[in-house]
Amino acid sequence: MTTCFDGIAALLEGQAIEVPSWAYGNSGTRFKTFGTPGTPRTVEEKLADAAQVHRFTGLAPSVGLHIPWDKVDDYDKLRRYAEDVGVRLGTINSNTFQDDDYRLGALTHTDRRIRQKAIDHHLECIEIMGATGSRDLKVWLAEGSNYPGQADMRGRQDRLAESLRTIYDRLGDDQRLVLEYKLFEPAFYHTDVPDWGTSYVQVAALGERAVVCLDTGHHAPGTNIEFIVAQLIRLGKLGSFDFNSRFYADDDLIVGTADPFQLFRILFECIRGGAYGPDSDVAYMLDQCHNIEKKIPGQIRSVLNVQEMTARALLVDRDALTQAQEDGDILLANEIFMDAFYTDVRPHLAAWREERGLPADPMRAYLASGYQEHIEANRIGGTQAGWN
Ligand code: RM4
Ligand code: MN
Repeated sequence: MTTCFDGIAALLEGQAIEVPSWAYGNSGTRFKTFGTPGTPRTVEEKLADAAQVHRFTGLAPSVGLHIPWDKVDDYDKLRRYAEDVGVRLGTINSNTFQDDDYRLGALTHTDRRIRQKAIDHHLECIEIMGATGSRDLKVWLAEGSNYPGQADMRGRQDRLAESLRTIYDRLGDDQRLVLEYKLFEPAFYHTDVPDWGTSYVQVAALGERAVVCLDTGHHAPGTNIEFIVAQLIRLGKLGSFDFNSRFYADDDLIVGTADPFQLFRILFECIRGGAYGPDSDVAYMLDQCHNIEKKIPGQIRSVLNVQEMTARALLVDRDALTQAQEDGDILLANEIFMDAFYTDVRPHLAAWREERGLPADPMRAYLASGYQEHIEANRIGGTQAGWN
């Protein structure tokens, strides 16, 4: 086992998992938004919190922003502030789900004025990306209908294609449009981008720099997500991940808590498909944000779980697996796969961290650092969040 881990240690180098700014703000359920002691009062405080995750794990060098939640007057200044606290500004997420105008749609709306307003919001996001140095514009749309007959579903696809075209054409040469899908919610009858196939059809029509975002919480229960990963890799359209855990729907729980084996299977497909490592441009992000645990430790646990399952997935003896698959040796193939999954890499990862000047146990190190007590005592009345 030691030798096996030694063989993969270098492959863990440079792993980067982006954390979302909204993970540090207040969040809630459909029924209430909960305040948490120490909630950031400004975007800068969210970045400072995110920097703690990176400081203790070495895994989270960038922070995704949400516009308008993270709007500021001076993005150059924000970029410098991020660098000062030790992180980079990452993906820009557009938000068209909190404006009365968008009740019946944004990029798909029948009213040209409202559609244009939503397009303009994305163009503003692209401008912000120039100042923040962000590569990706991530688009998640809360659009659909609740009742059969309510909307022209096909017409909405056409309008979506047209709106996305206008947005895509404004991107810089090094920028990408990443289209996220979600099965349902807030709409319950039909959703305009409900699945990877629809996202694929839309981004394929746009061009090379349009790709798909796979949020692990956005599928029907029982969906084989690693199959979707394999398919998108084949098509060259896997753009990014939003990692989180779910038991039922879009639960946004700590990554790897509901189904660590699924996380392992997803990461294994990424690794064997070339979607992991320095040569891959797939963005690994968290979209995990809950309200019963403390925010920073929640993010720390999430990135550590991704790292742990990555290490286990790297341990799969791929040559032996291929051989067993080709020989039709079903049980051996499954055994090889499970052997890696059941390998406890935690002591090895602790040593690996120490060798790199990181705390062996990032969670304990954070809890002992005094940062949590400091923010809880000093930040009074913070409500930075999306859901306020
Ligand atoms: C959505 C989706 C997006 C995220 C928002 C906050 O459900 O997952 O990725 O930006 O929530
Ligand atoms: Mn998401």
